[in-house]
Amino acid sequence: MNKLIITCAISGAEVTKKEHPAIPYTIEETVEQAYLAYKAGASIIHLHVRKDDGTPTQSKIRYEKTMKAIRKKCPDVIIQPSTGGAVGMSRKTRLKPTELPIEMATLDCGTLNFGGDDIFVNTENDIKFFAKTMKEKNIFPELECFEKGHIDTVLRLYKKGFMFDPLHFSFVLGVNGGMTGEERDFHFMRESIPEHVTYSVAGIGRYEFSLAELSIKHGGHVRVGLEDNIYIEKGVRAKDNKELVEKVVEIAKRYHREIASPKEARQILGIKEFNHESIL
Ligand code: KMH
Ligand code: ZN
Repeated sequence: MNKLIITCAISGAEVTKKEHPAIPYTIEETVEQAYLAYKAGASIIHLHVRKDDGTPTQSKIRYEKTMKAIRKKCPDVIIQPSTGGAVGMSRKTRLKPTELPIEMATLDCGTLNFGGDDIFVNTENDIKFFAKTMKEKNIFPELECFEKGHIDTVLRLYKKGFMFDPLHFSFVLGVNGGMTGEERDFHFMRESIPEHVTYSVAGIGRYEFSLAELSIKHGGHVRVGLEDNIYIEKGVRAKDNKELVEKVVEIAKRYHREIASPKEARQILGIKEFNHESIL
């Protein structure tokens, strides 16, 4: 089977140190979590940045400083900034990291409730604009789909020429307001995308490892990390992001899936080879 790409979502915008003390806020903490995840087997770091007090930000300067510092310790890792940011941020704010020379970023493919009164807004025009911006800047999008309708949106926009090859999906399942992450949900999502495209699965909360295992078994890729889930098993908090990645590596061993290096991950996804000097 193809090698397994592991993405680690080390920080997110919502989880705080109150819920898990290893959630990184400062640049130093962020670099440390990225480095440990990378050493454990993550070839992609999904990145949100925070101010030192934990407030989520899409500041271009904060991203640039953080990515440069990560790059020093993880020379070849794929850094994937978030263009989702935090609920309520404007389109312009969310796109700030795309003003930097990055190779990959997330692209959220539909609106959903996000718990309580929160709505994570991604209108059709937002999606088209984000896709166009990334295409123009040669940034490889990871298409985050929180339910099946988001896949349908991507495929419809692709047919109309607003989305571009190669399509790489991320099924983010288990958000309050999105689709659950049961086995049937995984199969429904996987069977709804064209056969030749790639996909990764991010299970939120209790779905993290059951979905990781299903994806590993069926040739997909996996995202884990404290952004999505803080437990290593029921009722037991993970020590840090490294422990979550290590658990995926263990599951992969059982299914004889080797772990992709960042270089191999670029080849699998179809990301053009990068130049350390010019790309963050
Ligand atoms: N923080 C969420 C509102 C992404 O990174 O693109 C959005 C999110 C998705 O985390
Ligand atoms: Zn995110």
